[in-house]
Amino acid sequence: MALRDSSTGKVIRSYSVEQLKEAANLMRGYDLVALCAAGSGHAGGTLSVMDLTAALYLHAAEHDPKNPSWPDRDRIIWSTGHKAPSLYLGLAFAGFFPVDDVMTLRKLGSPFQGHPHWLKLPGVEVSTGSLGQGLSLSVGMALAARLDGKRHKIFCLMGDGEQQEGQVWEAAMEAGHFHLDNIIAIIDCNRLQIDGLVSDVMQVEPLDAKYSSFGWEVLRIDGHDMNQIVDAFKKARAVEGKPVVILADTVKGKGVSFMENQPGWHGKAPNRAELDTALKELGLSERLRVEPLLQKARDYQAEVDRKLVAKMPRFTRDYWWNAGGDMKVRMEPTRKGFGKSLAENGDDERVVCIGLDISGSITINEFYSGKPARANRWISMGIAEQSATAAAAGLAREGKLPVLGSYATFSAARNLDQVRVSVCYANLNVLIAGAHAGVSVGPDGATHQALEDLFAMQGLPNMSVVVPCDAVETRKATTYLLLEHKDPKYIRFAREATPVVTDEKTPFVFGQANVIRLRAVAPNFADAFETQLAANYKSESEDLSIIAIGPMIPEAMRAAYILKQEYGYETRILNMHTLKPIDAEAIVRAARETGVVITAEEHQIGALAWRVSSILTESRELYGQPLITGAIGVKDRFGDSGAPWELVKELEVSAEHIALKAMKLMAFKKEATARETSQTASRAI
Ligand SMILES: Cc1ncc(C[n+]2csc(CCOP(=O)(O)OP(=O)(O)O)c2C)c(N)n1
Repeated sequence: MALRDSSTGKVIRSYSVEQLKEAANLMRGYDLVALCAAGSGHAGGTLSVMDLTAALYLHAAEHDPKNPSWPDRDRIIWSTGHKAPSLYLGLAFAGFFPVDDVMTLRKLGSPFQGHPHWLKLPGVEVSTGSLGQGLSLSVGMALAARLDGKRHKIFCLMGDGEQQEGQVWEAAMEAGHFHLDNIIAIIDCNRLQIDGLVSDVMQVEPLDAKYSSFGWEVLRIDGHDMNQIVDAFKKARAVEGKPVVILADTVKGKGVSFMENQPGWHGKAPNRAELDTALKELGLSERLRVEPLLQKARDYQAEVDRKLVAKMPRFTRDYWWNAGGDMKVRMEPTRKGFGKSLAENGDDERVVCIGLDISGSITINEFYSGKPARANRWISMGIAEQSATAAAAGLAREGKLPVLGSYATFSAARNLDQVRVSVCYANLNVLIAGAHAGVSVGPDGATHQALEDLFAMQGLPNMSVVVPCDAVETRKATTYLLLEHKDPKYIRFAREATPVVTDEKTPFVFGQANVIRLRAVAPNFADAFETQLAANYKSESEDLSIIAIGPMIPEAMRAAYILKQEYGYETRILNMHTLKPIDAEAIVRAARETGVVITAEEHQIGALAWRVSSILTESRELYGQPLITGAIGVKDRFGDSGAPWELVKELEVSAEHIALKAMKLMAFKKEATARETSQTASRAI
């Protein structure tokens, strides 16, 4: 068992138990420096698995860092994708790449994505981040090895909270059924998940009895005792006829006193002072060259900044948020509006909120925080989006008003069939929150960035879809959907702070668009605009229209400002907060009265653009009328790790990109008008 040269079969390096312990400690240090440099990431879980990681990569697995795709290598599947930095350090220490490279963690374009992506980094076997999928991937790889007559092992690392995903148990059953003795699963039993103790959120123990009953060999060890770890891997390799699971009891945040057993350190990175204290505790203050490592991260970031500046459309001056002396904007995460509404309206006895282990961050915890009388209507279901969705449908069938939410990619994609059949087909009154949608989760990377959710949600019969533009509108929309709207409904909002552009007086009528018009430059951005219901709006024969949803509304407003300042163009903005049922009349009117329509969505192009196109092409009123259209949105690609506002630039969904598109379309409009004028003139001669 060791690192091998695949061409000669010779051992490159073997580690003693003492050396493995030392490597694990050093890896903890590098981990914390990388997290500090990134400014985000998961300290608790990466520290809890580091002893297992060192043993796996430097001792237990047979692999060759010079030949990452050696067909006979053991496979290591990092199902617990948020612990990516420990995987990267395992690979680096094994010699796959220099350890300093990991310092670009979570930055735009880095191979060290927030969650592992095998297409970006040799040595990473599969792409993970959506919990509960790794064991199924392992089953597939184990079956392939059997078909090919190969003897290598498939190691699969999971978390204990992750065991709440039903898919884990489907895979566990398959591995048992097929007697896949080439699978060695390891569970990092640190007893914590995001919302608190696993036993409180949703009990998964006794894992030994559960796995045994599924036909697995079970080993239980202290996951920080290197002798026990090494011994367990040896025993596991020798088991025949059934898969093996190693239940490793660990401490979340292991090695750093102020992180140990603290749920608050789940998804948090140390600042510089905390890093120094942590390194001191690990005995690494002298050993690790922190400054050069942080400098490596800074240099990489400087290059990212340079590339983004070069990529952005340019105007006579900088119009970026709060760049000038006027048009100042206040920012607040849209998710806050969701929480406020639940806090305000939760006394209605029918309201039941379902927790999916991400409660504080998406603000659904506001429903019960400081309100003990509501405790029985807060139902924690753990990391189990599929079952929770159908359970919500069950609650709705009995007259409750269930609300569930998670990252949009888990609450509107992971559970899509449950939304389709149990909620929509049955037409039940369930409110689904797609939180942290679009690029707003930034450094977590592509697996966590919902850029496709609106296709599915608006495509489902009976489903209504609302995409509010700021925290204030999110609050109004949540209140309406929760208490007034009786059918399946999806609300999509963001994590990052975005401009607040509406206030209490701004109209919000479900199914009816608002028209927003720039009136005059003002000290405060929001005051420069006037908003009214589209149905009440009288055309001012504007030059163009921008139809936008969600966080693209403030961007569209800023684009209108750029277009007015730079070219004198007047823009009609339609806030299409209700994507379904869509306000077709407002769209047709905008097209007829301005002749140029741009759609803007922080989503793959199409959820809004194709819907608007189909309305325009179907409209009798527009038949024979010249119309110029364009679409701003994500262009058929996955996201990336990076700061949210960097991603807005990288994915070309900023006001500047809208303004550039508008300029191009206005040039077509002018050309077309000139052609028509000259044709009319020549006909007259
Ligand atoms: C399908 C899915 N749902 C939700 C999340 C968000 N999430 C990331 S980590 C985590 C908690 C994981 O708990 P556990 O497996 O115990 O890991 P640990 O506490 O050791 O970090 C959650 C809910 C996710 N990544 N995937």
